[in-house]
Amino acid sequence: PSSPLPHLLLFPYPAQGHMLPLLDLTHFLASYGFPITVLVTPKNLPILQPLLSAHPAVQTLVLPFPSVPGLPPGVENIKDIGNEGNVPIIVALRQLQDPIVAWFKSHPSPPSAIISDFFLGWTQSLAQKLQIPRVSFFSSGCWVVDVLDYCWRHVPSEEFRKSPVKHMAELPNSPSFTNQDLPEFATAYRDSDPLFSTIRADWFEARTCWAHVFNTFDELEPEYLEFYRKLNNNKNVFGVGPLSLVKGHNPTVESSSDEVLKWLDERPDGSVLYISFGSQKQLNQQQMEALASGIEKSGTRFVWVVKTIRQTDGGSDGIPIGFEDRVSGRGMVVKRWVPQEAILRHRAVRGFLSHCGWNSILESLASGVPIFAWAMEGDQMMNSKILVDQIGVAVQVCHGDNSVPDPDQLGEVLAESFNSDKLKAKARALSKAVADATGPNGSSLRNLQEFAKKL
Ligand code: BUP
Repeated sequence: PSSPLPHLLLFPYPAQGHMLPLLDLTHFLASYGFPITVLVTPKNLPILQPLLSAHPAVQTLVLPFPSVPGLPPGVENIKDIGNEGNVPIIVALRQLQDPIVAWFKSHPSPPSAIISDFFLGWTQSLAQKLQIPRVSFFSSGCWVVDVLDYCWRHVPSEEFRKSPVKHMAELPNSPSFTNQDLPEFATAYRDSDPLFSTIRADWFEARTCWAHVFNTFDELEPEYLEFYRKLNNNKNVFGVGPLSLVKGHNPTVESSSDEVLKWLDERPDGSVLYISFGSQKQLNQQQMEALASGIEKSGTRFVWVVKTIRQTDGGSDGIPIGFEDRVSGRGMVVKRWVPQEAILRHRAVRGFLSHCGWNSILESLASGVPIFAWAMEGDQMMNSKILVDQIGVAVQVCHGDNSVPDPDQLGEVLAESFNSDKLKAKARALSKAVADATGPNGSSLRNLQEFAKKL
């Protein structure tokens, strides 16, 4: 490439919640003028389309997805299998090391740095092999990473594993948490299992990378970013989120066309609850029934995004019979991908019943929409804790993988908290903080520019 800037290799982890923010970062770096190659497997190519159309100079390195035991053939993205597929997908992607090295060696001007997802800790040794620096990209918040690091440091101790409530004394103001709040792999550690030992070793090796970029912002997690900086000897640690805002929107494309947005246009200001559990998680039948009943009892207007990915056997979509007729007019059930950011920004939306995926949280904060937290797996329980116990912009309605809420209580909480002025005021203040951080001279934009300069 003719650019005076260094060529970058971007390697996203194939889950929507990880890929989308890393692609937003790619947008920013491509606009800055960096020559970029994005590594992708064939089935994940479509998600790159908006990036590639906006920046024709961005190249792709398309490598075939390796097959591994435990992963059905054709699955290349977590959205097609769910959270339990993370370990096999990580194991599969590890096999790309040799093809990447071969591509690098034959490239006329190979990359000078690699920016890869924090789930791909093994790319630290790849970067060492290629003798280029690595940037670890965290699509998550920083508190959860501080906690995971703490767990990985202590997990070999029997006492740690057995203590039911944990408190990170070394991190003042950190909410306490239980084993059930943690991602399963953080406590299910077994010395004898090479997989756990490998993931744990990768985690610490990845810490030695050249820079750490978080999709969070300084004002949201100041002490947690500071702690992480100290943990890593004040190395390059940048809070640059929410990246979807720093990248810049094109709302005109989204707003006109989608049915959900058209439906919202017909509803009064601040009157609709948006319900979605992200790209991976599907509720079980009992949870679907309790939720449907709770929504009905609450009397609120709503848009409910129902995931049907694993219904390939022709089974029902889990929505109770007659529900859609009973709520017609005040609710909309959608069984497809929707423009979530635009929905949350719509003037008619006043609450978000969410699984607490980190991107969903940032999008809700950016839009000034309070959250009804129903966390189930991965980092979601930790995210929910910080929202409810510390930031105060959310109400917990259910917690834990197979937990089922009481429909009466759910209906009451939704009806009461939906109109809470306190929650609304908190959400509004946070949306201003997001706008400040991502606006001109805001902390995230400054950090991003500093990061680009150091690159
Ligand atoms: Br579903 C859905 N439209 O219909 P999270 C999701 N999204 O735009 P994750 C849509 O996907 P975990 C849809 O706006 C967000 O940017 C949504 O990311 C977008 O959850 C992203 O919230 C989803 O981080 O699960 O990745 O599904 O919590 O396990 O990371």
